[in-house]
Amino acid sequence: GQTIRLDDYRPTDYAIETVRLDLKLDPKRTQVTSTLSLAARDGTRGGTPLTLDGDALTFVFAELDGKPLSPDDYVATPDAFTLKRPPEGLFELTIGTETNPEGNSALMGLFRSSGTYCTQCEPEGFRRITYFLDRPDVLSVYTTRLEGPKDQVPVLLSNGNPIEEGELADGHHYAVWHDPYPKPSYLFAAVAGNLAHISDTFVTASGRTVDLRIYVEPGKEDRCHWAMDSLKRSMRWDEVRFGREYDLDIFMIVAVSDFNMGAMENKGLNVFNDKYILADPTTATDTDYAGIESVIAHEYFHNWTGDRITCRDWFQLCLKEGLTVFRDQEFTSDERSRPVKRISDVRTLKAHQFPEDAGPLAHPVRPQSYREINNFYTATVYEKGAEIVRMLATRLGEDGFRAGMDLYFERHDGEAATIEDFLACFAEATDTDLDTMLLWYNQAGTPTVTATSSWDAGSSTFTLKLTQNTPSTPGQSEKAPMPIPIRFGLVGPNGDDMEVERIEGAEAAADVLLLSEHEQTVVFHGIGARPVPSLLRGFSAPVRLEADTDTADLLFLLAHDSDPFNRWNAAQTLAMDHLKRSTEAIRRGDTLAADPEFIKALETVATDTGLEPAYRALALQLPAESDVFREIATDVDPAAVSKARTTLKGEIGSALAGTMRDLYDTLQDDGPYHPDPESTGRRALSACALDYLVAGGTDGAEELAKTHFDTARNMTDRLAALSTLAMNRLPSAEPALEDYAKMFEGDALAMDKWLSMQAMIPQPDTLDRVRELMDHPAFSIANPNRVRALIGAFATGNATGFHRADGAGYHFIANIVIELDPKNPQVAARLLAAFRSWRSLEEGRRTLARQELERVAERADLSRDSSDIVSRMLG
Ligand code: BAL
Ligand code: ZN
Repeated sequence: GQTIRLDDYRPTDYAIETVRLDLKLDPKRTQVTSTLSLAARDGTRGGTPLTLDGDALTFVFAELDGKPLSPDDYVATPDAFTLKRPPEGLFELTIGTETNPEGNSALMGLFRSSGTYCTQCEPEGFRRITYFLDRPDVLSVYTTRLEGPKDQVPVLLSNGNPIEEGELADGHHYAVWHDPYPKPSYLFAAVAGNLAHISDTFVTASGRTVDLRIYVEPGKEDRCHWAMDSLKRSMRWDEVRFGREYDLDIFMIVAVSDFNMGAMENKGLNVFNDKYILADPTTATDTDYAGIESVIAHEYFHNWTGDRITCRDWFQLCLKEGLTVFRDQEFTSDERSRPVKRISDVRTLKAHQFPEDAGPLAHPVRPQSYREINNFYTATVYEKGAEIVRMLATRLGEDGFRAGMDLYFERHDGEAATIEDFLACFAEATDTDLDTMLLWYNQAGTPTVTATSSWDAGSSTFTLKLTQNTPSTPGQSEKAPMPIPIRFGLVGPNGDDMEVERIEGAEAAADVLLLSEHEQTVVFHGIGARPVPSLLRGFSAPVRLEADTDTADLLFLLAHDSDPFNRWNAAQTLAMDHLKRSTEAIRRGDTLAADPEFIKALETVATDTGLEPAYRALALQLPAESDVFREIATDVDPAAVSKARTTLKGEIGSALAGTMRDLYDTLQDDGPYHPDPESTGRRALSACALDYLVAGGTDGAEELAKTHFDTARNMTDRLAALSTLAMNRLPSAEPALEDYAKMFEGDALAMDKWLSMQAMIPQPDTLDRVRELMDHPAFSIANPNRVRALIGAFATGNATGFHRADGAGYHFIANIVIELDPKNPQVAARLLAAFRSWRSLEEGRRTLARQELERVAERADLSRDSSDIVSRMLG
C-alpha cells in the first residue's frame, strides 16, 4: 500500500463550491447523481487534469456543463475519475454512479442496517458513494435530494435544513435538504427508512428555537429520553462554558444497530450506534447511561470543534478528536464528579493508550505518515490528544485557556485548520511561548519522569531532582525533552499542604511547576519539616511517574492527600507494588501475603462517609490484570498475574468481610431507579462490597449475590450480581446466566452484555464457550456490536483465555480476523490490535503469538486495514 506523508501536504488544484447530490434509493442499485461546481484554485496552471477519488464505484455517465462528455475526455475506474482537460473558470461536472447498499458489509459509504439506509463517510467513505475530492480541506455547500418508495423509506434525512418534499408517481416520494455551512465530504450523511422519532425543542442563548429529534426503529422511542435529556444539557453547557451556540434550525440523531464506530458527528445529522442511544432501567446499566451522556455530548460538541472548524488533513485528526474528548470530559466533570471522572479517564488512558504507546503500534498524537487512516482512530489520537489539551489548560489557567479557545473559534471558523493554528491561538491570547508543546504532538512514547527528594533541616529546603526520558518508538529513536506540567503539593506532618516561600530551578506558577529539561533540580524554600511530596496531582501530564515515595509515604498520602486523585493513586500504587511482587513469588512457587496496613487503609477510605460513594468504589478497585502486565512490561506470565490478583482480592475480601457486609446492607435502596451520579455511586460501591464478599469466600455471600440478581429491579444491580457470580466461577452463575437469557431474549443490547460476560470468565475453557456462543441466535458475525461483545471481550477482557499457554486463544482470534477481514476490514483490524503487547509476553506465549500474526500476515488478500496493523506489529 501507498504511504501518505504529512510533509507532502499541498492543497487541491480545484475547489468544489457546491454539491448537488441526488440519491434514488434501491437496496441493490442505488443511483447517485452528483453535480459539482468546480473552479481551479489560484495558482493552478490552466488545463491541469482534475482527479476525483473513488472506491469500488460503478461509473454510469458524466456530463460537463450539462453536455455529455465524450469517453476521450475522461478516465473512470472504480477508484478514480479523471477529467483530462477541465475548462477555465467555473464549471459544472455531473457524474452518475451506482452503488449496492445491501452488499456493503464494510459499513463505510452507503449501507443498510436492519433495512434502514444509512451512511458513514469519515474518513474516506464518501468516495464509496460518488467520485469526489474526498479530503477534509475541500469545503462545499451541499444540497441533497433523496428519493425512494414511501412505504419502505417514509423518512428521508440529510444534513442541514429541509427545504422541499413531495410525492411522485409509483408510490415514490422525495425530500430535499440544504446545508448552508460549507463542510468536508466526511461530514455528509443521508438516512432513509421506516423510523420513529421523539422530538423536543431547545432555545439557544440568543433566543432561537431549535427542533430536536431522535430517530429509532419503531417501538424503541421510549428508550430515547435519556439521550434527549443529555443532548439538551450538552447544548446548554457548550453555551455557558465555551460560548458556543447551535447554528441550524434542526438537530437530528439517528440510532442504527450496525455501526463500526460509537457515533458520528455529521453536520446536523448525527448517526449513532444504538448502544449509545437506547436506555431504560431494565436493560441499561449506570455505565450505559453515563456512556450515552458522554457520547451525545462528544458528538454535539463536534459541531464547533470538528464541523465549523475542521481538520486540514487527516494527520490533524487530534485537532478535532483530542479537543472534543477534552470537552466531553469537562462536561461530565461539571455534570457529575470531577475527581471520579478524572480517575476513570486516567484508568482508561493507562489501560488503552499506555500499552499502545509502549508497543509496536506506537505513533505520535499527530502521525507523520500512514497507510490506512482508519487505523489511527486510536487511544493515542483521542485520549492522549485530550491530555495535551488538558496540559494547555493546566498551564494557562481557566481564563487563559478560554481566551485561547475564543480566539481559535473566531479566527478559524469555517476553515480547515492545523495543530500549529490551534497552538498559535493560545500562545497569542496569553502571550506564552508554546513552541515546545508541538513535541507532545510529534513524539510518540510515554515519558518516564523520576523524582528523588531530600529535605534539609538546616536550610529549611526541600529538593526535588526530576528527570524525564521518553523511550524510543517505531521510527523515532531520539526524543527531545518535553514541557511537563507537574501539579504538586508538599504534605506536612499534620497532613496539610505546606506553604512554599519560593521555588528555584523550574518555572512555577501557583501549584504547577514545569519540567522542561531532561534533568532539573527544584528547590523549595521555607520548608520547616520533612514533607511527603504529592506529585502529578490530578494526573497533570500523561507520564509514568517513578517517585521515591516508600510504603509509609504512600499510606500517609492515602490517609491525608488533599488531592483526591493522588489519594486514589496512592492506593493503586500500593496495590500495584504488592501485585508485582506477588506475581514474582507465584512464579517462584511461593506466596506473598498482603500488608495488613494496606488493607486497613483501604477500609478507612471505604467507610469514610465524607467521601462520595463512587470515589470509594474506585479506591477499592484493584488494578486490572492488564494494568499489572503493563507495569511488569517484559517476560509477562498472565497466569501468574491472574493468580496474584485473585489472591489479593480474596485476602481483602476475607479480612474486611464484616465491613463489606455492613457497607452492602447500608447501601441498598428501594426507591425508583434514576441514573444520577449519587445513586450511581451508591450502586457501584454496593456492587464492589458484594464482589469482595464473594471473593473473600464469606459465608452466605454466594446466596446474597444470587438474591441480589433475582430481586434486582434494574440492570445495574442485576448485571453486577451476575458478574460477581460468573467472574468468581460460582455454581449459581450458570442458572443465573440461563435466567438472564430467558429474560432478555431478543433484546440485542442486553444480550451483548450476556455474551461479553461469558467471554470474560477467567478460565482456560472459556474459549470453548465462546466458540459455542458463536452459534447462539444472539450472535452475528455481521454485526460489529455482537463481534465486539463476544470476540472483542474475549480478546481484550479475558487475559486467562486469550493468553492460554497453548496458544489456542491466539489461534482463535487470528482465525476470526481472517474470516472477518474481507467483510469488514475495520472491525477485523481492530480485533487484531489485541495482539499489540505480544512482545512483552514470556517466551512461550510470545512465540505462539508471533506464529499467529505471521499466519495472518501471509494471507494474500488481506485488507489494507489489517495488513497495515499486522505489518507494523511484526515490524
Ligand atoms: N469522528 C468519529 C467519531 C467521533 O470521534 O466522534
Ligand atoms: Zn469525535
